[in-house]
Amino acid sequence: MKRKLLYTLMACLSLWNVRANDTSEIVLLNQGWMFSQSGTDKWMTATVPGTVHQDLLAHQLLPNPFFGTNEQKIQWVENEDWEYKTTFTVTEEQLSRGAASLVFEGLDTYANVYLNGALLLKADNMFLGYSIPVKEVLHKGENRLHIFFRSPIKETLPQWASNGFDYPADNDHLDKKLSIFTRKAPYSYGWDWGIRMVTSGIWRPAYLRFYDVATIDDYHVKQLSLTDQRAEVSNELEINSILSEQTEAEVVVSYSLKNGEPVTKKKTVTLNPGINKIKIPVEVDKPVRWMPNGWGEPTLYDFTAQVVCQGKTIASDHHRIGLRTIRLVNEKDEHGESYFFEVNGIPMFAKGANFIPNDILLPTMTDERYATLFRDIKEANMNVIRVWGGGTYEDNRFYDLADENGILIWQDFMFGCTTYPADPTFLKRVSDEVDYNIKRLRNHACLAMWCGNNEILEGLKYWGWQSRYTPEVYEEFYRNYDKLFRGLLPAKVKEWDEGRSYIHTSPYFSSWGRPDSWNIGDSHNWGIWYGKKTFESSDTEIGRFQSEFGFESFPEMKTIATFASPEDYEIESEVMTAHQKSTQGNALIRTYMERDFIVPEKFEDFVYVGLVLHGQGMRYCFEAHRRNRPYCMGTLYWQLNDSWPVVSWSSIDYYGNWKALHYQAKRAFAPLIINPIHENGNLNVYLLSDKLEDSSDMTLDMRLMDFKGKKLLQKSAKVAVAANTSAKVFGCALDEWADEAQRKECYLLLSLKDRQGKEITRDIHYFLPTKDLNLPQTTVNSKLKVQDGRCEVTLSASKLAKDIFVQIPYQGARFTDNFFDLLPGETRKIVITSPEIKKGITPEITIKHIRETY
Ligand code: NHV
Repeated sequence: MKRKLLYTLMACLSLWNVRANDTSEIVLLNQGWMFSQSGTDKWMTATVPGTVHQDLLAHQLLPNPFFGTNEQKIQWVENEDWEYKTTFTVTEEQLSRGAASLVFEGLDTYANVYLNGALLLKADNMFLGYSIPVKEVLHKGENRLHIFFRSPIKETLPQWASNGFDYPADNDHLDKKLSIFTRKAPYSYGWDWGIRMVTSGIWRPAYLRFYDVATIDDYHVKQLSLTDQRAEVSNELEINSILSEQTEAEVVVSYSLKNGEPVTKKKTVTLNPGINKIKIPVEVDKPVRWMPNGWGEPTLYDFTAQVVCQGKTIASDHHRIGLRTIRLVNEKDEHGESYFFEVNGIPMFAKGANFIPNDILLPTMTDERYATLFRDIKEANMNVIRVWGGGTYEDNRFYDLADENGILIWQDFMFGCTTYPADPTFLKRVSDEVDYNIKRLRNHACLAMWCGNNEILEGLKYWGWQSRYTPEVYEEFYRNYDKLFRGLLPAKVKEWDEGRSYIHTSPYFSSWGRPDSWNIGDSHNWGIWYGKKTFESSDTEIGRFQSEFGFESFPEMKTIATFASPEDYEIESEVMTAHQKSTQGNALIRTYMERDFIVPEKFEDFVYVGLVLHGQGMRYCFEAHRRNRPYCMGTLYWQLNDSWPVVSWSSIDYYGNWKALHYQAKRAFAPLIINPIHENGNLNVYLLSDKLEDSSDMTLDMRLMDFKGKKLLQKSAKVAVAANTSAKVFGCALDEWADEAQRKECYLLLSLKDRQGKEITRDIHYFLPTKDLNLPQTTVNSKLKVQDGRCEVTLSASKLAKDIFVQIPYQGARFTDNFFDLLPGETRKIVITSPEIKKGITPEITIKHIRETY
């Protein structure tokens, strides 16, 4: 018998079908796996989904890669080939089904798949899912699945050798730049915040699907139009019939709101053998819109599609759909070119961060960790997250949570910071990858835009590649750029996701070294940090949308303690250096710290002051960006998270601990905030509002206080700010508040009150950098109330205690607040939650404030 060993690209995989109410059967292949280093024939138990690094760790064949300088000791893994095998049983009944598919949602990366000795698939792209028809290859009883993973290093060396030059992939930590040849998460080759772990493995779920008659290969819920009265939605299905003749079927689509009555529509169709494209339009009356975080509820409708044959539902699929419009408005205007998201017809100021993969070992990401991540995002008042192009196209779980939490996703394609080849093999791989991922993600309400790559055009223009390469190579770089990012990718977006915004690169014109370019499009403003510019430079050096800018800090001590021993507690120790991948990082932190703080001697204090500096500096930028709306309409800082414990630009460390920056982002991104700043000898007060309604009839109460709590002066003003604007509401000469000498001894407490006198928000303003303040020595009193999972801490001090940092030795503990100023005489209660907190056991809580560090 001639076996037909075809494999097809999966359009839209989702394990939802496991629970689906249809007659197909899903068998997860997550049992009985063994792995082996090729050539050794020594087989050990393995976890699937997983990576070879995880399996080696489980068998204690690798040391903890995060600890000390162990990173160096694990690099051998990438040069080896690895094999995975399992067996599974197929029943007579399963074999009697019309068809069977073997599905891989992700294989990392060069993998040959054998089933019962038949070579079914030669995979070569980590970003692709595969579905392989296997009915002909399966037999009753035991079946043998065996996957050979070839080393991505060895696989690409011949290509590298024949290429004649090294690509400018400077973040790839190997001297030979091999990463660009493989469609695999770039960050796993190392980054300037990343450990190098070039993984192999079955990194996403694998399963068998048994079914009859047909499958739904793709279900696209396409929003055609949306008004307050009506949404027109097209249910577009690709139904793949396995029968050799035509057959009648009924396609049933329905939609409903949570707890609502479903609205159902049926269509009788004749299915031809192979792919059948079916469209069923529905109208949703008085649609409830999906709103971004801060603007309302992110309402989702349940849409389902079922294929019914002879009374049986033989296939089904489901999506949760948000009805909304999102447009990236990138148009010429009086300044240059705008760049902002318009959501449901309203310009939205984007507040958020750049996301990197949340772990170097991606399959270790649990549902719980994803949920915590989005809780962190939502609580910090963010509304946009950029999935940056050096990582992966995220899991479905990630986009589901973004949908549920009202977070817009700016989605890069996975290319960053280097040019790439564009030979036919490479282009074919990319083409398959984008077909797959666009179709997988396009149903998500959160998906706001596609972006071709991170910083490749900026690199081509401004990073000196002109002089690093011959004119021929440099020209080829441009040609390849155009093929990929102005040719292939936008054509794919148009084909599969028409109407969604596509921009070929970020930043798409602007560069921080070129002030003349600020006015056009998005900017990565690295003048702060790399350019050593002050945080205050963000008052004037400002783009239309800051899609990157950042500053580094060390993670807090309890995280450092997971990878370093007390004898390593020096900024430049070997172990600390192994966890600081930015070559200029430590020097830059010190340079900035010297400007505003008294640099402490002790390592622990340097870490703490660095966190404070990071948070305050970045907050200054957020407020400057918001204040400058509508010229500037977005602030996405670099970077949200970490993929291992490391010194980096992140606001949340690897273990989920919020750095000072995350608290400051939460404050600066709140819907309505007070922003006092110094302008030409004046203290001007702005209100920054992202609210959809006007805020009026408010009082701004301003009290000048000394550090012991004595009121020195008071002013107040009636203030208002229109919806979705920023406005100056008060201003007077700085001297009216305090002369030069007094400025060392006081702060201004600004309180915004509503008509009833209730405080809406407050802000504390200092007239001088921290190092120039005569801060008092003071003791912070604390009282603890401990219950299971929860500890209430009540803090008070008779004099100002600036930049309070409360620490508890439990990883990932959540604080209702931290890194705040405790005002003289004030009592503040914060709550710490962690499953490790136990009633009857007093947790070791330490409290620091800035005056204690010198
Ligand atoms: O270095 C921090 C981050 C990176 O991790 C990441 O790739 O896209 N960073 C810095 C820059 N972009 C990014 C920009 N860097 C420069 C540009 C031009 C001159 C010097 C540095 C992210």
